[in-house]
Amino acid sequence: MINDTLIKRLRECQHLAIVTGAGISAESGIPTFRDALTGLWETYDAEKLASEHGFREDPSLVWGWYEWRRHNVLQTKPNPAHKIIAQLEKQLPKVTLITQNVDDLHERAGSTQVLHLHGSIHQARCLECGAPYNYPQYADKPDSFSFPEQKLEPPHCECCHGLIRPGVVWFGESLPVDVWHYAEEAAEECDLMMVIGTSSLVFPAANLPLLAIGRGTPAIQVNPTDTQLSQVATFNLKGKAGVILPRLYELAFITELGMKC
Ligand code: BV8
Ligand code: ZN
Repeated sequence: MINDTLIKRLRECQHLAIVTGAGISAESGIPTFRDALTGLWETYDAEKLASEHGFREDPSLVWGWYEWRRHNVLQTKPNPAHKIIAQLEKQLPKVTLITQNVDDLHERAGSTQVLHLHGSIHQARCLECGAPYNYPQYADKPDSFSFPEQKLEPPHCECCHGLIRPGVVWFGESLPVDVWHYAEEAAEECDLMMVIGTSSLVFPAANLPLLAIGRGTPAIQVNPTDTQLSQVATFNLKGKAGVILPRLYELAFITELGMKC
């Protein structure tokens, strides 16, 4: 729970590293990764769909899944948790925001530098030659779109006619080298680590908090359920990010207590 030690740590923090997962976007209406297989997708294995092999095996199924998710992201808005993180960037000397999420809610909440370990659902490229693909701009609001049926034929590259694939990092693919370097550097240099809304099951992303903790850096976990990190986190704040983060920010930087320091 939130206590004076945690409040003091946050208030005096010089470099906060934040790692977020799908849970931070849950209150915005974006299903978490493992829940993403609701509705149309409950009978498929996420790790199979989120892989090059899965895409080559059934391009229309995988492209349809990503278009279903992308349409959903376009209709959602940042929630209070995203907004507090953007606020922390203004409040503290240095904040490094690292996300596993492929949505852009951190950016839309005002965070200026977001390290996307697993790419973006708003980017796509040719599977063969890597040429970038620009999604058609919606003439009207995306919600006038009816979610794509279960399967959707991906477009073809204008240069080589290869299949267009989502610009995310699939299972079995390496993370962007530069992004990983900056994320690892932040985990090694920060004096406080905050881990929000991730099951900490996917690697190497899940190594980042462990890297910080292994150096003796205190770690705050925000999650309604226990995860692999619960045993080693310094502070476990059990609950929804959209509720906990505003409360934590208020106690650290707004309340009378906060004003005294
Ligand atoms: C790679 C993009 C090697 C696509 C994703 C050890 C080291 C390295 C690799 C491995 C390893 N062991 C195994 C591997 C392989 C694999 C892996 O980790 N497998 C797992 C399943 C064991 N890793 C890889 O393949 C990685 N690549 O290692 O490459 C390599 C090296 C050189 C050359 C070639 C290859 C690539 C992994 C990236 C996969 N892509 N996403 C897409 O989105 O479709 S992963 C995807 O799942 C997400 O991006 C996310 O990162 C990940 C986990 O999801 P979470 O974000 O944690 O979400 P989840 O649903 O699991 O949990 C949500 C949490 O939120 C829950 O805890 C819940 O309680 C909480 N929550 C819910 N509501 C709220 C909340 N919290 C707060 N508030 C709320 N309201
Ligand atoms: Zn191409």
